[in-house]
Amino acid sequence: MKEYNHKKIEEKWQKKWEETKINKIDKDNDKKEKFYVLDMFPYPSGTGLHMGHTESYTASDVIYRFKKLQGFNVLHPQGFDSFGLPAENYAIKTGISPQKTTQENMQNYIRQMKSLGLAYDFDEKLVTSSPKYYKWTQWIFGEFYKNGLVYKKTSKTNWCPSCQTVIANEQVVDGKCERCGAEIEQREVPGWFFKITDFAQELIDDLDNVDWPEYTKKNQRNWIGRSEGAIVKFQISNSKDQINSKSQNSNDKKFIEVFTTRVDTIFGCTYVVVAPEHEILNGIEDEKVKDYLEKAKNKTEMERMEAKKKTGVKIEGLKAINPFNNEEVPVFVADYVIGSYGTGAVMAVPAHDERDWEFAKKYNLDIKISVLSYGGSTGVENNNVKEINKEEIEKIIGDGAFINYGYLVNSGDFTGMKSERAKNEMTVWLEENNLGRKQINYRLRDWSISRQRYWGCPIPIVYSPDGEPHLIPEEHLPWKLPEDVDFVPTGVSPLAKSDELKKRTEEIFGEGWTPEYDTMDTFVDSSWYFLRYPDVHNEKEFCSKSRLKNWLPVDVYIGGAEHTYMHLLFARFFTKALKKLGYLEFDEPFMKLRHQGMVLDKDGNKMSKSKGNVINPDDMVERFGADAVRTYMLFVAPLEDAVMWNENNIVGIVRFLEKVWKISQDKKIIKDKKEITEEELKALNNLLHKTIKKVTQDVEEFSFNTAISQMMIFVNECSRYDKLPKDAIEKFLILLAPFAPHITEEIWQSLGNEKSIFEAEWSGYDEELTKDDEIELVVQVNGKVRDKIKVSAEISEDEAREEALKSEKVQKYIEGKEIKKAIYVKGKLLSIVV
Ligand code: ANZ
Repeated sequence: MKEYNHKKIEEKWQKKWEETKINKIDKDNDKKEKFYVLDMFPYPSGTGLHMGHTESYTASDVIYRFKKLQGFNVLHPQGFDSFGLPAENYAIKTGISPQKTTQENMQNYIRQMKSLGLAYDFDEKLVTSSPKYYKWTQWIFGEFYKNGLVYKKTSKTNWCPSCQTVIANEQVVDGKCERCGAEIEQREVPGWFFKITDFAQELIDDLDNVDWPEYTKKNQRNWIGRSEGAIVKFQISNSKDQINSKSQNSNDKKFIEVFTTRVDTIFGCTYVVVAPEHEILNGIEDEKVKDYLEKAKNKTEMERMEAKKKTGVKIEGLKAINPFNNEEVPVFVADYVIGSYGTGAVMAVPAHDERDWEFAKKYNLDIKISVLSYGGSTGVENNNVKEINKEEIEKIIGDGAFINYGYLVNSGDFTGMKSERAKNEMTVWLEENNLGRKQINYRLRDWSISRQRYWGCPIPIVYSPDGEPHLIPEEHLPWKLPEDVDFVPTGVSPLAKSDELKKRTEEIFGEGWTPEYDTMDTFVDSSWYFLRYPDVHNEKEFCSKSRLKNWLPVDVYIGGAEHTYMHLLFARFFTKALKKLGYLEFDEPFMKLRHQGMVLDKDGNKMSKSKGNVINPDDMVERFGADAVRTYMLFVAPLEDAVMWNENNIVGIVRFLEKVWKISQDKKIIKDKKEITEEELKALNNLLHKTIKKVTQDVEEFSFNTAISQMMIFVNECSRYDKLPKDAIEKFLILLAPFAPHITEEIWQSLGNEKSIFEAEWSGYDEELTKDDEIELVVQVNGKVRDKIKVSAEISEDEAREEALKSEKVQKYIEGKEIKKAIYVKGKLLSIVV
C-alpha cells in the first residue's frame, strides 16, 4: 500500500495544473453559462497571507471548482490592492521603495496561494499600483469630473497627525485613526470629493434587490441614515448688526432654519441651538462665544456627538420666534449640534429629546411638554385633551425626556392630534405660510478622496498659473507616479518634492503650471476593480463592452463584514455612477455577498503579533497539507462564524483524508457490480445519492461544514465494505474534489482516469435512490398490538409518533386519554402507554 504523502502529492499536482493551464478560461465564450465568483483582493503586506484570507479564499475556490464541475464558465480571479500606507511607512523606515517591497510581497502571496491549491490564473491578475491599472482609475476620475461627480472644496477634515494625512470619516474609530490609533484632529484642508450623496436614496433602495446578509444591509442603510422631517424657519428678533444671517425674504426678515424630525413637538420648543460652524456666528464679537468656538474647533464630530456632558453658550441679544405660537426663545451655540448635518441648527425640545433634556437641565432652561402617551392615566385617550394630568407631567419630567409619539397637548389648534398626523398637518401649514418645508436628510457625506501621501494613484489634475484646476487629457494617462521623491512625511504630499513631476507638468502644459500633489484614497482603487478582471490587459477601455456584458455583475462575492461602510458602499456608488454615465448596464455590482468569520486562536483570542499567537498558513500547509488545511477551515464552523484554530482538531480532518486514501488503496475497486450483493449495493447507492444530494445543496448554500460531515458519513460507511464499485468511488471523489483537490486528483488518476478530475462532470443524484426503504412499524397501546403501519426506515421518534397517531385503529384506544409514555425501538416498534 502506498502511503499518503500530502507533500509529494500536492507539489506534483500544483506543478501539473500549472503546466496544463487547467485554470485558464476563455473569457469570450458566451456559449456556456457564466459564473463570476470573487474574493476581496488582499493588500500585499510584508507578513504574507493570514488565516482569514485562507478561509475566505478556500470558500471561493470551492465555489469555483463546484461551478466549473457543474459546467459553468467560471471567472475566479485574484489580484492585489497594492497601493497604501503600510508600504509607504515601510519605505520611510527603511528607504526601500514601495515599488520594490510591493513586488516582493506579491510574489510571496502568489507562492502562498499556489501552495494552498487556490486555482487562480495569475497571468490574469490585477495590480492596482500598476500604471496599466491606475490609468483607468484616473480615467474614471476624469469621467466623474466631467460630469460633476467630483468637486474640490476646503473643509474641515479629519487629520491624522501621525500618518500626516487626511482620512475619511469611515476611517475614524472612536476619534482615533483606524490604522495607527492616533487622536484625530480637525483641520481645514482643500481636497477633492466624490459626490456619493447624489446616490443616497438609490443606495438604500437597491439593497432590496441583492442577496446580502440582512445585518450588512441594515448597517449600510443606517450608515446612509435617511431621516424624514421638516425645515422650520425661526425668525430672528431684535437682531443686532453683528449677527450675520441670510436674508430670506425681500422684506428683509432674518431667519434661522432648523431641521427637525419631530415638528409635532414644536409647541414644546424652549430654545434654539446653532452649531459652532453656523454662519450666524460669523464676525460675532461676544468674547464668551468666541472662546467657546475656539474650544469646539479641535473636537471631532464623533467626540461632539458622543460627549456625555453637553456644553454651550447663550448668544446674548438674540431671540428666535417660534412660527407656531410666536413665542420668543433664546438662542444658544452648542457643539452637540453638528454644522454639516441638516441646517446646522435645531429647535430644542427638552421635554421630548434626550440631548436637549440634558442641556436644559444643566443650564436651567424651561421644559415644556407638548406630547403625551396614548391612554393610561394621562387622560389623553381622545381628541379632546385640554386638561393635562399634573402628576403625569411630573412623572415624565422627573424621569427624563419622553421621546415617544403620542397625542399633542398644549399645542394650540393641534392639541389632541396624534403625533403622526400632526407632523403632516404642521408641515403643510409651514409650506402654506412659507415658514418651512418637508425635508429628507441623509447622514452620508460626500467622500473625501485626497490624501497627502505618496503611494497612491495620482489625481489627474494640473493647475494653471492662476490656480485653476484642469483635468489632464486622456492622451497623457497614465499620469505616472514620480519616483524621485523623499518619503519622510511633512504634512505636504511627497509628490511636491519631485522635480521630475514638476518638469513633466511644465513641459506638457506650459510654464507656471503645477501638478496636483495629492494622491487618491486607496478605496478608490478597489471601488471598480471587479469591472477590470474580465479584461485586465485591455489598453483601450477599462473593460470591453462585450466582456462586461459577458461577466458582470459578480455572482458571488466573499469577504469580511468590516467592509460594510467603505468598500462595499463605495463599489456600489461607482457602479451606479458609471451606469448613470452610460458605461454599465446594471445597478448593483455584487448580487450575492457572504462574509467569513474571524479566525481566532484555540482559546478564542484574536490573533495578533503582540500576543504571539499568529498562525502562519505556510507552517500549517507544511505540517498538515493544503487539503487538510482547506477542509478543516470549512469544517470547524459555518463560514460566517468564527473559526477557532485548534491543531488538535485538524488531526481529525487529516484522519478523514487518510481514510479516503486507504479506501482507494485497501479496498478492491470493482467494475462489475455483481461482485457485491444486491443488498450491499442498494445500501451503498442509497447513501451515495443522499450524499450527492446533500453536498450539492449545501455547497450551493455555503453550508460547507455540513457538506463535509455528510462526506465523512459516507467514507465511514465505505470502510465497512471489502469491495467498492468504481463509479461510486468516483462520484464521491468529485464531491470532495472542490475541498481537497490534490488527494482527489491523485486517487482519480490512480483509478485509471486520464483527464483531470476537474474536467469531469459534477455527480448527479437520483431522487428515487435517496429514499429510504419502508418498514412495518408495530404500534402497541398498553402492550397490545393495535396496528402495523408502513413508514420510512429512517423515521425519527417524533415522526413515528405522529404517523401512529394518524392511524384510526390506534386512535380508537387512546381517544380522550393522556399519553403517559411512548417507547420507540427504531425501525421496529412504538409502544404507547395511556
Ligand atoms: C426637535 C426635536 C424634538 C428633535 C424631539 C428630536 C426629538 P436624525 O434622526 O438623526 O435625522 N438635529 C437636527 N440637526 C442636527 C444637527 N445638525 N446636529 C445635531 N442634532 C441635530 O435626527 C434629527 C433630529 O436631530 C432633529 O429633530 C433635531 O432634533 C436633531 F422631541 O428637532 B429634533
